Amino acid sequence: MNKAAEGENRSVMASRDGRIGRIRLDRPTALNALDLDMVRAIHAALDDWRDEPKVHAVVVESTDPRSFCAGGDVRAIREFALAGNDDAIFAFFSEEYALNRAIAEYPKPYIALIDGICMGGGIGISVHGSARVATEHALFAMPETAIALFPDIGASHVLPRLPGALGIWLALTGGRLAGADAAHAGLATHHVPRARLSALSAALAEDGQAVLAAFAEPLPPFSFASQRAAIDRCFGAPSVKEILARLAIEPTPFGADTLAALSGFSPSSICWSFEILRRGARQTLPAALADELALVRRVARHPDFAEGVRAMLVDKDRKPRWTPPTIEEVDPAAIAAMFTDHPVE
Ligand code: QUE
Repeated sequence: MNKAAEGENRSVMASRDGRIGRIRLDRPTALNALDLDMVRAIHAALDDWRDEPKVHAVVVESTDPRSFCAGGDVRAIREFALAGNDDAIFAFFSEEYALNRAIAEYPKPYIALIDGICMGGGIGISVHGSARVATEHALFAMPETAIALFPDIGASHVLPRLPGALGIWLALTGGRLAGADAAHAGLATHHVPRARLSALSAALAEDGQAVLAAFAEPLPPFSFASQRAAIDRCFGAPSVKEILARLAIEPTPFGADTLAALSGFSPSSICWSFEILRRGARQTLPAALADELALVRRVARHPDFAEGVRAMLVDKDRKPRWTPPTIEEVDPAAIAAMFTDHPVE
């Protein structure tokens, strides 16, 4: 085993335990937000165990019940962006997305045990795996429009494939899915109570992935059942403009509430997030990840990204000043230019 897989990285502990390779995320001060060292440590462990016959499955879990993984280390990315360090931005996202792809293509079961927050990059190290176990305290979201990023980590491929327009709704509004709701939506595959999660983790090491079925509980009804029709009606529209128009005439409070939520997010980000999902709907995961990598280099240079991270995570005033400030002022040509094939200059 190499150093990363031996647990050299302080924020990721990787070790063989019985029949499994166990990856424990342990960066509680950042709610397990992924930095480049963590991405490398996880990928190195997967590489070490790919051809190790004693390892029958990989289990990834957190040491902190508050958070499985809060996303990527966007504070560090913002610093790189402000310093004009495009190489560091590219290095982080290219390795993060390569890990997402390696998880999807992993030849052994990859099982994520999700308790607490699971956002953005956390979804990237779970949703591509063969099993995602959510406790009643799991909280899934793709909140990137709040910081003017977009649903990356392969979400542009995954979200359009969720039932109805749930994925577009999640992507644009940062809507949260708790516990069993994540299984209803397809982000999780099993629902296990927090009280039994450590017993499940031990049983996976002892007996292998077959124990999953014995621990899984039947799902309570989907909390968003009554809103599904409105979500599909509004977010199934063919453009951002049309989504907003449909929300405006929605007779239920869902319309006004959702418009109010969207009004706080980066208008440009709503537009490029919609466009990357529209493309991802027709793409394989590797092609979608490649398009996301091309887009993230441009998005990281847009002033809204540094401003969004500043407002939400650095100064925490939650009052971002977006450029431009309204959807009406977003230039469609400027959004289209972010998706051209020209190399980033
Ligand atoms: C939107 C996001 C993220 C976010 C908050 C948003 C995100 C992310 C984090 C995060 C949280 C805790 C940390 C950290 C990052 O917050 O992607 O380093 O300690 O990673 O509103 O997209």
